Amino acid sequence: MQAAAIVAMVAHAILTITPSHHTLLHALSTPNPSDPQVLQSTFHGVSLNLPRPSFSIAATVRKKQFSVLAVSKKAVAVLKGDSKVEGVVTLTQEDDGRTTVNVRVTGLTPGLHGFHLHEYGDTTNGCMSTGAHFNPNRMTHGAPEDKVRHAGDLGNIVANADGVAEATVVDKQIPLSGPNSVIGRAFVVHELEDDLGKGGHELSLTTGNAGGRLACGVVGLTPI
Ligand SMILES: [Cu+2]
Ligand SMILES: [Zn+2]
Repeated sequence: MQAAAIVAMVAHAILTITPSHHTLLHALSTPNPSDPQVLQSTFHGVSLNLPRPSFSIAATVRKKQFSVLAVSKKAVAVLKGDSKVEGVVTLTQEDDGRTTVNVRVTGLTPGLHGFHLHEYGDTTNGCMSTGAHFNPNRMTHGAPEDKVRHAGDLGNIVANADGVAEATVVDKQIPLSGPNSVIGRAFVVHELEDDLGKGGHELSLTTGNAGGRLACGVVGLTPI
């Protein structure tokens, strides 16, 4: 009995909705030969219902894209060269905050080694083709804590007696997005200590006189 009543109600509902729906469509689609606008607006009237759902989908997508931009970014560089020196550098950044750089390099001579972000992610001629230190603000070479420094100046890493250097650097001049993004540039670890621009050598204010390039690696995006 109940099921039959529901079926009857549904049938009634369909019957009551259908005619009005028809009436609406009929009214909209009734061509008026004397007024071509009516025919045109009829077509618009039916089509206008379609953009509504697609608009809400577009709005949802945009919202999601915005939230993706707001989360953390992560990148990695695998350092290799002509020597036995090799390493991995990972970079993480939350929103527009400072970038945290985790470095592990092996095969070094014990002691300090200059560690920089160079301008180009180009290793066609080994580490030499990575260019100069990344320097978007046209400064001279310095220490990471100096106001006057290249953005790529990350100072020195220190290798222990086993030739292993591990460091964590937090820096605000090497973002993973935006106009000064370091994605696609390269890290270089050097033969010698970086004098941080204060050594008085003719190369102090350009390279920190850090000597040869032992290993390098291009910075690329990696899953978070
Ligand atoms: Cu360098
Ligand atoms: Zn520099």
